[in-house]
Amino acid sequence: MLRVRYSISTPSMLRGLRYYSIPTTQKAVVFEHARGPLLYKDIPVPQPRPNELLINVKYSGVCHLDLSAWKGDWKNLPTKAETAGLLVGGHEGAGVVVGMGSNVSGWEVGDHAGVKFVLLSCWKCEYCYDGHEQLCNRPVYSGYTHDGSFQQYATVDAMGAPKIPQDVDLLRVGPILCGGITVYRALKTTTAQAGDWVVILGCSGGLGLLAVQYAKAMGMRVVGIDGGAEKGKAAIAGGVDEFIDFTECDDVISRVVAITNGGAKGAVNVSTLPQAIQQSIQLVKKRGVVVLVGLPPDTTVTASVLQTVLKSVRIEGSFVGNRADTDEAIDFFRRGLINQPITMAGLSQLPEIFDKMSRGEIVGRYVVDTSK
Ligand code: 8ID
Ligand code: ZN
Repeated sequence: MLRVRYSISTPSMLRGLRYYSIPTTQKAVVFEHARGPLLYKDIPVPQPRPNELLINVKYSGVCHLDLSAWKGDWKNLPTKAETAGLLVGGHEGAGVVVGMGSNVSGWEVGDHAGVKFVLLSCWKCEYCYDGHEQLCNRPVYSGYTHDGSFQQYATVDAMGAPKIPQDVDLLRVGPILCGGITVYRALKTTTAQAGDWVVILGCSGGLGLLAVQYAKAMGMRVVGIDGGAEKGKAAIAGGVDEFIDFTECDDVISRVVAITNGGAKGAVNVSTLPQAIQQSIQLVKKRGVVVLVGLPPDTTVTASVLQTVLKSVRIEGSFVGNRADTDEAIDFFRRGLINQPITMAGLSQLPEIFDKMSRGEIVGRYVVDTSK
């Protein structure tokens, strides 16, 4: 049942009652099956269930994972389009709480909240129990198994939703809620310390430029790898210590080994091509950690057992982050340490953004305004 509350405790100067009139229909981008037409159309505003918030999504980042969801890249993980015939994508949403279900506590209408990929965890399985709720055995994924942030009003589980401080820029924070959390956790997983070298493969894409900036904010030295002059310019502006253009460099591995004097402490792969993943394993020094983040479809990793053992290398996957990673990642952003290039567009332009993303032409992140 929908309960619309008003708040008398907003931190803004304009303390007082807040009301939101909620329409019955809204604009959204929907698709009915993998690679089906992306339709910009009116759909009903969803009703929050007892545990859910209703968020008026103002802005949403566009992640490569949204493209993979639309393409149906992960065959054994069907989306809601496949199971229910319709999906609204999107999982980097930022907006205002305008309503909530009857069991919600700790939230007020007018709070700022985010829509992130892992929307609902069961809080009971062994992974939820020990602080790895992003790996929950019964998860619900925004923009994948639940309608996401490519609409003006979205429902999210109140327990898992990130609260966004009122002084944080809603327009720019969306990409932090998937890209930022993910790379921040991946960098922690490398165990690199301040002063250590890390390599970011795919350093000028959406996750890549965030990874560069989180790594610098954490005191690491960064080798960024990506392809093309424009990506090089963005990586250097983003703060890499060294940039390698993989379209021009004949021997990326030797170059990284030379720069880092024997190999990096960590390599984080956020690229979407299998070759880069293979390469990442050879870029770390003894006891180095390779963290796989990018998700090219149907890809396997082959590592030399001898090299892995003799170098005592660790190869680890990393999937988004838990609530602590989320709050910490938002706090880095709030303190002005993360400043990723953002290109604005209207929600109705999503098909063109997906086209550009497929061709690898996007530098940084696209953010869509859901009102356009
Ligand atoms: O939790 C997770 N593990 C998680 C969360 C969010 C996203 C994983 N992802 C996955 C996405 O599904 C996607 O597979 O991370 C990957 C990167 O997402 P993105 O940053 O949103 O994609 P992008 O903006 O298209 O950037 C990819 C970059 O990789 C470069 C491209 O030029 C682009 O800048 N790249 C490629 I393609 N091949 C490369 C290579 N061989 C490369 N860079 C270096 N070497
Ligand atoms: Zn994402």
